[in-house]
Formats: sequence, C-alpha cells, structure tokens
Amino acid sequence: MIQCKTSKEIGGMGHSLKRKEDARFIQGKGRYVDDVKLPGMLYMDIVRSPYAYAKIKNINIDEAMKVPGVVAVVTGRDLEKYNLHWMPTLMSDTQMVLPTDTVMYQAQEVAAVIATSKYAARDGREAVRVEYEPMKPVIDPYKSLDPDAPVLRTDKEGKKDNHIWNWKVGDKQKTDDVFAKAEVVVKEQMHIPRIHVASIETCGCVADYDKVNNHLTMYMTTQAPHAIRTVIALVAGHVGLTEEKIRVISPDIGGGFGGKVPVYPGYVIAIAVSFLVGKPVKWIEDRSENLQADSFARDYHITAEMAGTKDGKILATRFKVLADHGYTDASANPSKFPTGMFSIATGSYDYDATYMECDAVYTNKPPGGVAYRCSFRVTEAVHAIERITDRFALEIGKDPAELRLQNFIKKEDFPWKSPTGWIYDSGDYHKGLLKAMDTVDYHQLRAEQAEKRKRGELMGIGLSTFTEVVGAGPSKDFDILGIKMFDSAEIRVHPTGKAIARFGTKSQGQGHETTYAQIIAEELGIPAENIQIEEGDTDTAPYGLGTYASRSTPTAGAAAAVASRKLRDKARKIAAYLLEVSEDDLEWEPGKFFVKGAPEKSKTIQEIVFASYTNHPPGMEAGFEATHYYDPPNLTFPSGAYICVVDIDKETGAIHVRRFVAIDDCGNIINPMIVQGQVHGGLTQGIAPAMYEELIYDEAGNILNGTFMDYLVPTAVESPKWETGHTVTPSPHHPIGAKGVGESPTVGAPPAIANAIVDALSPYGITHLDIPITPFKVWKALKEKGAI
Ligand code: MCN
Repeated sequence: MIQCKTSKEIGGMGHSLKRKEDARFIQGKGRYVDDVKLPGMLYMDIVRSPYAYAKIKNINIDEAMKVPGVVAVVTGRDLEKYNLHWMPTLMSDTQMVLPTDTVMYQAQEVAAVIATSKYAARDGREAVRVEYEPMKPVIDPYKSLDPDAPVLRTDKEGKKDNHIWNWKVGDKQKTDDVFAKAEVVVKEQMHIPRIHVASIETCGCVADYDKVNNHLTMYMTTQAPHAIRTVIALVAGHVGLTEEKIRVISPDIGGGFGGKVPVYPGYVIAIAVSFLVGKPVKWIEDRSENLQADSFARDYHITAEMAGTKDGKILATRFKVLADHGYTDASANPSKFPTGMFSIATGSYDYDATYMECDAVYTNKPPGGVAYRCSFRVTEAVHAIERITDRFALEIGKDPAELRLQNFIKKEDFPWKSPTGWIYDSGDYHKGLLKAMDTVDYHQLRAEQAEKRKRGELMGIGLSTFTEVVGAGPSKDFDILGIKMFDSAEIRVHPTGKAIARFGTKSQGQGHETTYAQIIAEELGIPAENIQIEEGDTDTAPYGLGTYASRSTPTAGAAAAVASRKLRDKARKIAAYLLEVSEDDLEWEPGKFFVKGAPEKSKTIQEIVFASYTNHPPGMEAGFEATHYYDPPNLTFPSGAYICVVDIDKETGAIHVRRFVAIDDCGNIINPMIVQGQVHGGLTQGIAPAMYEELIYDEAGNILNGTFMDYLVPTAVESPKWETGHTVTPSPHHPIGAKGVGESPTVGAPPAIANAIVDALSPYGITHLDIPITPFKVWKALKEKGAI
C-alpha cells in the first residue's frame, strides 16, 4: 500500500510553510520594473505644475530640445492630435493625460521629456519653460460648493459642477424618529486625514511598442494587469492597439497597498510616446513625484451620531460625510455599489435604524479617493462607528467593553442582514473580544488605570471591534468598467505530476506563490513545492480583476479550490478506470484514491496524472488541466477585536503605546505565518494615520509635507510589539471557508489607538481628537482644558 504524505508534509492548508518567493527576494533576484532594460530604450521624465490652479499660457520647449540626449518633448496638444490625450479611470469618468489649457493641482503632469538617458531626461525637464497664469484655487472642501468657488469640472453631459456625487442609504424617517425619542444622543465631528500609500517602490513602466507587429508589451507596476490592459485598449484601440495586441506584464512589485490599481498619466504618456517613436520608453517616478502626485486616499469629514438608552443599548446611528476627492473621478462612486462601502459603518452591533449620507466634491488637490491598504471607505466607516461607540460609552459612564458585549450581533444570528443591506456571512464577536480582554487582562488594566487616575497619571485603554467587508464580487453587484468582478485560476498538471497554476490576481508582497500552492496541494495532494504559481502576465494568465480589497483569497483562492476539485473529479474517473471499479467504490485521501474496504488497491495522484496523458479512459479528453472563473455568491466579512493600551506624558503630550493586542477572524487560515505577517504590516499601516501620517496643503494648494523628511511613515522603531491571535469562524459560502485578511488590521487599528488616547484624556473632559493624534495635539487639548 502506498502511504501518502500528510497535509503538513505536502505543505497543505493551515501550515506555516515558508514563503516560496522569499528565496529570490532575499538573494536580490527579484525582478522589478526598473530592472527591465531593452535595446534602444528611451527614458521619460515629467514636467509638473508648481501651481494648484493655473492657466497654461505657453510651453516653450526650445531650450529643452537643445539638451544633449533629449529626443522629444510631448505636450497635451501633441497627444490631442492622435486622440491619445484622454484616459479612462478605472471606475467611471475620463481624465486628461496631459492638460492642454489648465492645471488643476500641484504636481500635475504638464509635459514629458524623452531622452536617451534618465539624466538627460531630467536635465531636459529642467529646461522646459512653462508660462502659467495662476488662479485662486479651492482647497477647503467645505468651500468647494460656494457660489464664488471656481468651477473645476465639466461632466460628460457638459454640466459644470464641483459636486461629484451624493449618496444615501438607510431609513431616514425611522432613524430620525428613534433619535427624537432616544434617552441618550451623542455626536462627534471627525476628519479622516488624506494619506498616501508610500510603497517603497514607486510607480513606473516600460512601454515597448513593436511597429512591425503592431504589438505593445507594457511592463508596469500594476495590481490589476488584465483590467489595465482593458483600459489601454480603450485609450489606444482606435490606433489599432486592441486587447489581443497588448500584453501587460507586472513583474515583482515592491508594495502596492492600493496605490498601484489606478492608471496614472505617466503610463499613458509612455505608451503614446513608444507608439509614436517606435522605441521602448521607460518611466519611473522619483520619491517626491510619487508622494506629491498620486495614490491619495481618504480625506473624509464625518459627522457621526449615536442614539441609545441610558443602560447602553445602541438604537440608531446617523452619519453625514463630506469627501474631498481632489481633482479626479478616479475614486469609486459608491452609488455604483448596492450599498456603498461606507455603509459597513453600522458595525458589529445589533440595531436596525441608520441613515447615512455622503457628498463628494472636487478641490484643487491631487486625485484622491484611491484606496490605502484598499478598504475603500471601510477604514473611514469603522473609525466613525468605533469612535462614536466609545463616545456613547463615555456619555453613559459604561465600560466600553461591556457596552460592546451588550450590543454585539450574536453568533447564532448569522447570516445577519445589516440595516444598510449587507448580509454578514458569519462571525463570533463575543468570542473575539473576550479573547482579547483575556490576553491583556482587561479588568486588571482598568484597576491599574483607576489607581493612576488618582495620582493624575494618564493611561488609556482603547477598543476596536470591527467588521470588515472584503472580496469583491459578487459580479451582480461589482464591476470595473463593466467587467464583472470574478477571479480566476488555471491549473495544468504535467505528466510528471508537477503543476503550474496561473491567476488573474497579482501579489505585491502578500505571498500568493505560497498560499495558492497550499490550497492546490490540500485539494489535489500534490506537494506545494511541486506547484509553480504565476501571476501578472496577461498573455498567459486567465482574465482576472486583480489584487486589492483583500479579494485574492475570497475570489482567486476560491477559484484555485474549485479548479482543483474539477481535476479531482477527473482523477476519480481515471482511477476507477485503472482500478477497474466503479467511481462510487473509491475513496479519496489527500494524494490518492483507494478502493473502499481494500486500501491496498489505490492510485496516487501522480499515477493518475500520468495516465491522463498515456492511458486514459476511452472517450475522455487527454491531459490534466482545469480553469475556473469564480464568482462569489457574497462578500466575506472578517472581523477583529483590538485592544490598545497607552501611557501619555502629561507635560509633553508624548504617547507611548504600551500594548496592542489584535485578535483577527479571517475564517479558515491557509498559512498562519503569512496571515501574521499581513497583520503585523497592516497594524503598522494602522498606527500610521492614527499617530503620524497626514498630507497637509496650504491655502494656495502647496503640499507642505511632500517628502519623507516630514511625511511621517512609521518604521519598526515607532511600532509597538504587536501581540496577535485569532478566532476562526469559517465563511459558509467560501469553498475553503476562508475570508480575506490583508486590510483588516489597517482598518481596525486607528480607532483602537484613538479610543485609547481619548480614554486617557477623558477625565479632563476631552471627548474626541482627530487623527493623526500627535503629542502637540494632546498637549494643546490638555492645555485648553486647564489640565496643565
Ligand atoms: N491568507 C491566508 N488565510 C486567510 C486569508 C488570507 O493564509 N484566511 C493569506 C492569503 O493567501 C494571502 C495573504 O494572506 O497570501 C493576503 O490575502 P488576502 O487577504 O486575500 O488579500 P490579497 O492577497 O488580496 O491582498 C490584498 C491586501 C490589500 S487590499 C492590500 S492593499 C495589501 C495587502 O493585502 N497590500 C500589500 N497586503 C500587502 N502586503 C504587502 N506585503 N504588500 C502590499 O502592497
């Protein structure tokens, strides 16, 4: 009898297999877009606007063209001649690649210089003379709709307006009625700052147009290669570059975090130039360009209200949002989705009255509304509900943990329909919070806090018990440019029994090469080390929508499981044929089929695969491969219970995060070590907006902290020791019971930190501070309250 290896031995699910991809990364063998070097390649640099709002009166390229090595300078007017001056954004509207008349934000692309070296291109950039006529910009979103504000945008129908959209959800009348009668109502005004993903690798590409074959190969830092190919075809289809003539290759990526989903003008200009000059063109942003011109997220001004009873029952919430999207429509219009992602703001609590209304406006800031660690609006929503829940607890003098345990949706009530229409698939919120409380010894901490308060010392304990929503599709609700949001896997097993599997997603550090292999190993019994995973090449991988919104596990991971099961069905047929028994007489254990009651009669998956090429049943198609496009029936709803403990120095406002415990629930776990890594990184990206990161603009629209000297990205030094753990409630509709996890910590951490800081300051009547909460903000608040 052939003894099969255990799940652990083959690197199946639930085991902390070391990351397969790390062998090349730690040996410096990763291949990033800047490593692509092609014969005859030209280099592109971009002239950017120093003004937030100005007319372009003239662009003089004479001096630039004299710079040795410069071969061309391209302006919006040049692109216009070929109708290549516009580009669709991924979500809905179009925007100019290079403006012809007016610049709308500081650092906007104005012209491109093409040269034989990157240094010549930079020298050429310095020599381009642009004459501007500056105008008064609108920077404050609250002033964007004023009658005297400049009108920034004309929509496709010719309507001039700074108002992008209004979106509302919930039952207004019912909610207003509950508020009118409620014993307790609390309200806070909050701002979720504009921040930047700040990935270590900036954006860039090499556009390689081959005139002879009318074929474009586009190497680029994208999280969504197939969707980008579709966008390129939309821009360049009229000059003959249709989808089958375009290959997008996304090599290794040095961090994406959502910022490598959009199409930036630099990409389109590089393609246009390569098309016009017939040579490969490389464009790589420098750090300042990256930080000043693209990948901005959030900037939500939220009024949050909660109504409840004196003994702590939450009855209703109301949220009014003003979203500052800068100058773009690249952000997801929530009205496209059934409920809009912000509508997860009802949180983990059981009540049935809510009303939310959101308006988005244009301002003269760079394009905003992009995801940061994705979570389109979910971070904002979670911050609002978790902060207002603590505010409610403070108002009625109830312990915030007790209040949460009183109001959580019970595990037996799942699937649970939220008042905004989401169907939460599963969860056990009580278990998560109790585990977190146990880990920190919550009651002991409260006792310590009471003692310290008597001595005038500032210690705070903050909670965040959030519900996330990840995994877009389902396709009936979500699309990008009309393309339904499914994802895909193609598995091909060679006669040797070793496999190659290709996906429409694209890892930027998440470890897909390991975890996808683990799923297939578990389902087919082929050792993970014998399964090669490939992503990021539109010529080879099946169409997929990419990696963001923690969707890879919910969609492509599911596709891997279903495709594997298709192959197992085929394997069963072949095994029955080889063993001369009926399919019903066979039983499966990872790696082999055996005859029921006669385990010595068996066929391993390797033998079966070999037979599929050499001795398969008559009438059966040869070979061993399967593809699956997985359209999830619902999103997945991971959750978490986070507790943060801070000590604050009263004299200086300095905040010390003493402990941070994160208990996450992402359903069944494929690789615990990778999940832990995701949580560590995500928590650090959570502490970022809570305590450090915010992009600041002056009244003229100048960015005031556009370098890493003053845009404070936390490092390991600023990060506390993250204490992580998990509970497991499998997703009932996912083939392997998994939920996404990539964003959860980034979503859950900021309110835990803010709640801890406000908890420390609450004895002095401080009920809210906007993030990022800096020592200065703390000190100022204490000073204003006469505490120091
Ligand atoms: N995983 C698991 N078990 C689960 C859930 C996930 O083992 N139950 C594993 C997955 O198999 C995968 C990783 O955890 O290897 C993340 O999976 P998932 O939550 O599905 O998220 P995605 O792979 O779709 O990644 C997207 C998410 C987002 S939205 C951003 S932004 C992000 C992030 O993950 N950007 C990252 N993590 C990042 N990590 C790195 N290093 N770099 C980025 O740019």
